[in-house]
Amino acid sequence: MSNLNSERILVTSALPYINGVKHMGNLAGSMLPADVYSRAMRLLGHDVLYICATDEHGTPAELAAAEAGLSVSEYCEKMHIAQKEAGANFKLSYDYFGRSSSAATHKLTQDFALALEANGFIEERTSQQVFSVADGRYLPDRYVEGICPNCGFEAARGDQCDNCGKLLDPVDLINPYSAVSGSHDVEIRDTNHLYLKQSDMSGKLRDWVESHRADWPALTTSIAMKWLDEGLRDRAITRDLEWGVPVVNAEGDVRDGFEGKVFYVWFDAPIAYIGATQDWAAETEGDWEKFWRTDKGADATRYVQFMGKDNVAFHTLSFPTTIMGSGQPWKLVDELKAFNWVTWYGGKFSTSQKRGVFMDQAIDIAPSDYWRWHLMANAPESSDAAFTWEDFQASVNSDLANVLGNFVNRITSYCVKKFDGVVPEGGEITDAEKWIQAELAERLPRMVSFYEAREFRKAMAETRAVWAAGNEYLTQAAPWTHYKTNVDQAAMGVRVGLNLVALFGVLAQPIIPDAAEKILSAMNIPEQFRTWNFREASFDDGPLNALPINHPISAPPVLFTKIEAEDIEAWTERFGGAE
Ligand code: B3M
Ligand code: ZN
Repeated sequence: MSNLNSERILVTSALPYINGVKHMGNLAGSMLPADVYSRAMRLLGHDVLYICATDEHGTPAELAAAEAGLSVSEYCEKMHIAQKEAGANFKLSYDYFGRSSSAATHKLTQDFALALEANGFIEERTSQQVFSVADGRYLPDRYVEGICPNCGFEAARGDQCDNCGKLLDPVDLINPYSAVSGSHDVEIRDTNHLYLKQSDMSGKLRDWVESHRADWPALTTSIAMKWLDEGLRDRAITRDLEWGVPVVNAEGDVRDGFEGKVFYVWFDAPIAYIGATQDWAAETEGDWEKFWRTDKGADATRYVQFMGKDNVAFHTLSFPTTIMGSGQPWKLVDELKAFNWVTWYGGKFSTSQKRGVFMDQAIDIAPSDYWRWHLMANAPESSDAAFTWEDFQASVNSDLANVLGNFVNRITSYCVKKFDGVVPEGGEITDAEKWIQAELAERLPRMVSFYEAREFRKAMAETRAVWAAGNEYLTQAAPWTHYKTNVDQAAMGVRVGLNLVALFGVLAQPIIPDAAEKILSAMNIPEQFRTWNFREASFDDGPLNALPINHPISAPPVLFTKIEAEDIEAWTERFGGAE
């Protein structure tokens, strides 16, 4: 399955808001699958650039900084580092983890806005905004809360209702109050803002989304079409806030009447994908244009985005309006993988209500491989997926410890004990070898096709099935049974078993990189051969004949420690559970 036609692939995952370390649902719904996909595509020989960044503007940043008693810029600086560390702990292999507050994104945002206005897609309008008399300021987005007009939820935020997911304008809220002071002493006042005229783009957007109907998941196209069918509204893309990208005129001065206003976070955040790529290029002397400018090679780049379903509208409608409306040769997304939500026992994660585990806590209680495997094998692709400690324990103890870990341990230990820790020659090919060769010939291409289609649950299921086939092979080959009467046949079982260990180590790299490293090191497979084509790179045909005879190996340390009942008890006590 070597991939002769190597492609250039740009991968981005939704930018995590700067406020607070993310919970496991955020990880599972964008950053982790983007990482597994990037690793798998690199393994298949593609040229992948995986870009992410912290999303630092908007009311989440300002409100969180105020709560932390820091200036917004100090808070963002601190939390960017915390989020970068959290990603590193989960082995997220970004090529660059940037910041939407970087100068590159500021400049791009301002340039896009000027181009859009020149092309008639931005218009200045007077609108009505909630003003807090008590706080002496306008209350954009999350600064105001109230009753959701759509579902009646009591504490809907000004920009989106957490309960029904509907995007809101602050003036839509019933009985609004200030999220800063709690004051209900609010009034509706006129204020000027810039509007992105996405309604003028709806025909082009509809054609574009339709053109992807065959290759995008139904979740993605159905959300985009729903918004288009409801009729796209022009949306204000500036806010009465201090922290964010200033609104400037062509000369670079603050636009008249826009002192104390900045661009709306969702206008600049997707542009930060480009800004972070430019920042990557500045730090690595890379070429960002071949990823983003269709006149500079980006038309040959495949751009794949990963996000949660609540971000789909912005990525299929407003951001493409920015790109298309600019009239400049910017790259549009090619594939958009949206995820449903990971719930906490069917409910929402909540720091305040002690419901759910967050990335910084999770890494303290179990290795990243455990989380990575469980969250990918149960990815919320076609529906929401409830996290439970019991399912987590089953994934780790059964799939990882019993199926993969046990297989690796028993065949490598047996080789060390009975065949001096080297790959033996072995005798004739038996039915057992023919069976496993046929099994792999069927399953490996299917696994690759699931990765390429970004169907992660199926890719994980196929991976587990390959591990199980290894165990089935050992049952059929039974080297320990033949050892006394036909040592050559026993040797063949060990030789093929060790080749399976090497193959499993290569296949594990996208998913559980730490365990993969331990396996491949124990098998003495040099870095440059740890690719999907590892057999062509250094050995002759077939994944079962990759290791040279007399190749030295060792038994890796225990790969996975099982999760015990008392662990579940302690974690339930600390993070909540079924209650
Ligand atoms: N910061 C994530 C969220 O809505 C949001 C994604 C931005 S991607 C450009 O939680
Ligand atoms: Zn609602």
